[in-house]
Amino acid sequence: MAKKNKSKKVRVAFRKNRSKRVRESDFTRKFKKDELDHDQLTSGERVSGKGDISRKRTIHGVELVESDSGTTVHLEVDRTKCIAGRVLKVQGLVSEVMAEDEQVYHCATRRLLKTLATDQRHVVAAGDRVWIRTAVNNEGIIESVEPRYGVLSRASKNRQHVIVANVDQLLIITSAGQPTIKPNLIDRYIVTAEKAGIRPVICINKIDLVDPADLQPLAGVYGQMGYEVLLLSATDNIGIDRLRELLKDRESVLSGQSGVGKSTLLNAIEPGLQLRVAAVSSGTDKGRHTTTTAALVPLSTGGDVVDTPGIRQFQLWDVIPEEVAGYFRDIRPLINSCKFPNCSHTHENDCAVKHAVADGYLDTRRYESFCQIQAGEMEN
Ligand SMILES: Nc1nc2c(ncn2[C@@H]2O[C@H](COP(=O)(O)OP(=O)(O)OP(=O)(O)O)[C@@H](O)[C@H]2O)c(=O)[nH]1
Ligand SMILES: [Mg+2]
Ligand SMILES: [Zn+2]
Repeated sequence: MAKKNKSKKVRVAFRKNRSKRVRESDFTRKFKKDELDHDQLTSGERVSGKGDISRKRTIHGVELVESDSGTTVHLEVDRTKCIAGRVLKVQGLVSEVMAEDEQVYHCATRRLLKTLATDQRHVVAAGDRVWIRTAVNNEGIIESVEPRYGVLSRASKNRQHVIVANVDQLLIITSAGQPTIKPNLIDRYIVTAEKAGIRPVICINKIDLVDPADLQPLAGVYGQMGYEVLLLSATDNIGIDRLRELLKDRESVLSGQSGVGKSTLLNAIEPGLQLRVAAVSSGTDKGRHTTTTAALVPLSTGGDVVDTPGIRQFQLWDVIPEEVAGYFRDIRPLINSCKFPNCSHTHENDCAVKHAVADGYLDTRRYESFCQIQAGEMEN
């Protein structure tokens, strides 16, 4: 019978994360009695974030939602026994959850959530809205994760690494020096933000180290496309009021290379935070990866902000080469004028994008960045 085969397939998927149960076990086991019988789950369909349509399936109280943001798993839970909360940070198998009662609980994740095989590296991420069942000593268990919006994710070893969920603003933090600015990285972040429906804001920190006039060409390119660009100095208190204003009453995340000053900026806008910061290595100008986990902090002005660890490289998650041009605001309006409908804007004749570069309407660096990102996604 077909059903039998299907459940077999599911069991195989389950086993993948069952094989090495190291520390998670004891705490989780206490709650296991309430879990569904896994063998009742009869979905043999592929569970993956790689689909351009959004679909939902419900199997015995388990709802799988596939969308551009990846696959999320929702369990029907008895909410009378749970309280709502927001994940502040995830450290290994334990998530810190700020619950409605204003207390912070250290939570394990219900095994069934992890068991349903998905492409995600972590089932729970900072910023997630969850339902938890509490136990003694401020411990708890995450019973279900609410549907996400505004997901900042990247690819990590072919899986989706959700950096943070439920944000409406991405502050792309770069520094004018120490380390030097990487415009291609900005463009990668923008593609991700555009795809996820998160508003990108380009922040150039450490402007005290350079003549700000030198930054005008780069800032101008982004400004012309309609992106907000902030020139900042956390140490010399330049632009900090504007940054504070921008974060007020919003859900934001700061991301960028290590050492660009993400944590220093947050300490500047919200005195008392005391996030750990460290000088970049002299000689290499590289950051020391001081922040090690994404952490959500509520702001006294209202809103929340997530400080994240510095990234070495930003591999795009689930972006196909054909869609890259659509996420470049300066290229998107041109592509309908290309001769070939499937133009890759690289080697074709009569390409409106290439004409725009030649005529000086499209920034050469942006075009090169586009080619690099598109080619990179082709390799994946
Ligand atoms: N000159 C100058 N230095 C700054 C500025 N902002 C931060 N720094 C310095 O840059 C170094 C790195 O700052 P962090 O805040 O730790 O950088 P980060 O981006 O949080 O780094 P990770 O946590 O490793 O990702 C520290 O020595 C800061 O004092 C600035 O505006 N100007
Ligand atoms: Mg930091
Ligand atoms: Zn073209």
